[in-house]
Amino acid sequence: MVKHWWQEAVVYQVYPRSFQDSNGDGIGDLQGLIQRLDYLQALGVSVLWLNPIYQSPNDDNGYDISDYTQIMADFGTMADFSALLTQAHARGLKIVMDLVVNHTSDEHPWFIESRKSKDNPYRDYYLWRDGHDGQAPNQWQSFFSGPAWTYDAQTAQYYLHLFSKKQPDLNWANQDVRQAIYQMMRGWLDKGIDGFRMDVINMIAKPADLQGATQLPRNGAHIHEYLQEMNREVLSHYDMMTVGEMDGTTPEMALQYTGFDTHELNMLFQFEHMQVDADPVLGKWRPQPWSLPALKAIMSKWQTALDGKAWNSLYWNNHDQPRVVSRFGDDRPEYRVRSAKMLGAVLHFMQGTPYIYQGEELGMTNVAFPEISQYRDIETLNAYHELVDSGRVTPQAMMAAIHHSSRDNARTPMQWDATANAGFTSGTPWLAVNPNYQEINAQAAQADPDSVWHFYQQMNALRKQYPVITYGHYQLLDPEAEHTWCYARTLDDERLIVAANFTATPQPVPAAAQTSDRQLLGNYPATQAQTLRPYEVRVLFNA
Ligand code: ISL
Ligand code: CA
Repeated sequence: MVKHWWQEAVVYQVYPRSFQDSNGDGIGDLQGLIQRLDYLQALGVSVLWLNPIYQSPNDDNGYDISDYTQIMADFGTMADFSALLTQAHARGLKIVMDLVVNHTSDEHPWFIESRKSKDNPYRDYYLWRDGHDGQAPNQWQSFFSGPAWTYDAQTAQYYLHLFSKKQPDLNWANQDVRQAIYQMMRGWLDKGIDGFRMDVINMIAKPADLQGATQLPRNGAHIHEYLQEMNREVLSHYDMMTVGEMDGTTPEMALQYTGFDTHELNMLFQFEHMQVDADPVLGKWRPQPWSLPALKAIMSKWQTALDGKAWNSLYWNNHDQPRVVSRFGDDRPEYRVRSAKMLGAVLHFMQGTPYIYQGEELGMTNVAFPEISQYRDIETLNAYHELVDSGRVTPQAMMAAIHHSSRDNARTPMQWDATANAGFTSGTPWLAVNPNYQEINAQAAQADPDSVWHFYQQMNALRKQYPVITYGHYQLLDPEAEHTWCYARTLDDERLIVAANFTATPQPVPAAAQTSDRQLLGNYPATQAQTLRPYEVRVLFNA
């Protein structure tokens, strides 16, 4: 078996804007993060993935980069970044940066040049096309509502942007673009970072006939060529980890993208389980009830298909998704802690590298701001206007959908303590703090041995002790069961059984979990009883 450090890692995702403000301007920053490194070390994680911290006009909170070589002024300076890297490494924490190279900001010098004239040397860095009959080149709609093409009067052509019009897509067919990106990547790796999380990386390869295409470009014809080239020219020269964000991939595709011997990436984020509660047409803006057998089937399919051939990344939430305890658990006060622990265990005992999104270790919940004016996320605001202004969705229904699905659910400031603004800032936070911070915060959680925080800490410690947690084979044991999830992990003579109740009602213990195996971890006192209590999880071990 091939083993790599990133298979044994636990990644903690930091959304720097909302993590810790150090200077009272209401925006989290690198010095704030440095102050919290001891907290992260105590939790027992090994890698920090930082959402983009490069210079940006912040149309999409840093996913619109105007200079890949500078630190966003709101976050600090390059000296702060170097200090962060040194201080993190001194604590055994690796640093993974976000790599956003499907698009840049329209304020990036490349685009400023590109739009000047059709014969500018940078023209071909982006995707410019003629319209026809006063219409855009095709009917593509951007992910952030409205057309994916914007007309630029200066040269009377349209440019492509799959996201906001301030995020023009780069032309990866141009080898100068690719070389410029590789050089930038080497710059950061030479500075000492330990890897990249690659934003929408399966969208970089656009079809040759952009105009004629009907589907938004994903997994395009040249994608493997580009990733293999990147691997050859950059990745293979460093001891690093890579994880590609890849909506619209299947396990079969993952074997090529992340196969142990395909020389592309190490891991990818698949999205199938993020769609179990979405409407086929309106997607996340018309949330649907989800079923546990469907969720189990998706996760189990990925577990089985990749075993021995590629490596899963395990996540329940991130900066784009609702909080997991509110989505797949139960965030009512009586069940919040139990269900957050149950979800954590179900995820962390699968095969793969787990990703913890900041605040997940506290059981932080979704937020329900009453007014649309309290939201900051471009996707949420644009969708509200598109759907409500056209009368397709009522304001009430849209606010309910936002409370369920908005990206701002994940982006409210980290809840550190019960003081004003949850200890995140001494100023006015850029996005309001969730009002439940007096009860849910890191200080309270660290003081309470029964907290979600201590449970996550314990999981991280167990992983270092039991190879079966990292490398064991996965087997789903109760595919049909509607309310419980039971699976096994086996490695040589070691066996783990995980049994979880996803409801607030007692459920029968799945047959496979009716053993005398020792309970390694649970969210209730251990018992041989034949009932799983509300949101109970048992992790049993036998060797
Ligand atoms: O494709 C999608 C919907 O079908 C999205 O889920 C898409 O994968 C996602 O929006 C991409 O997110 C990433 O790139 C965005 C940025 O706003 C997100 O924060 C980032 O995670 C544009 O850079
Ligand atoms: Ca600040």
